[in-house]
Amino acid sequence: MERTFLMIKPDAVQRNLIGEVVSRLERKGLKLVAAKLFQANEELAKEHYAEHVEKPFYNKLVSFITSGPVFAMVVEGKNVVEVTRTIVGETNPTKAAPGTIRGDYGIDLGRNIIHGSDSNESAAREISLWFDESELNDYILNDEKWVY
Ligand code: RTP
Ligand code: MG
Repeated sequence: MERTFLMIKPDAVQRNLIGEVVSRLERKGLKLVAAKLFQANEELAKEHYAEHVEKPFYNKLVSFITSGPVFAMVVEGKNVVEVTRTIVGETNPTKAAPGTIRGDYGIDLGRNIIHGSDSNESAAREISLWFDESELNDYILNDEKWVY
């Protein structure tokens, strides 16, 4: 089963949307493997968004992500990277479809509620960046046999 890294961003934590977002993931049939409320330091945020280091919005992005706690998660499921990118919606909330997390809760490109890994390679990199192996929970979810 594949895993991905999801992070509820500081805007959504401040807006009390953690429960809303986690609820959508649970109801979809995805399995929570790890989760923590956590304020990232600059080093971690820079490493996380390293692919954007040359972009004009990089510094703003890093300072936003470190501005308050985020809710970091590892989620497991079949095709989970693709499934969660679809649930999350397009990067720009003005374009994200209603019914997606960004489409339902966001307005501004810089305040787009949640991050989700964009490939299995990114997921593996980001999971090891944000979590220790010991924080990942291996367990059987009873619902799983009804999801698949
Ligand atoms: P994320 O990495 O946060 O899940 O978002 P994403 O894959 O949908 O989009 P990505 O291209 O990786 O961009 C990372 C974050 O940077 C901000 N951004 N600002 N033109 C801009 O000002 C701009 N473009 C992107 C967004 O907050 C985006 O989530
Ligand atoms: Mg991205």
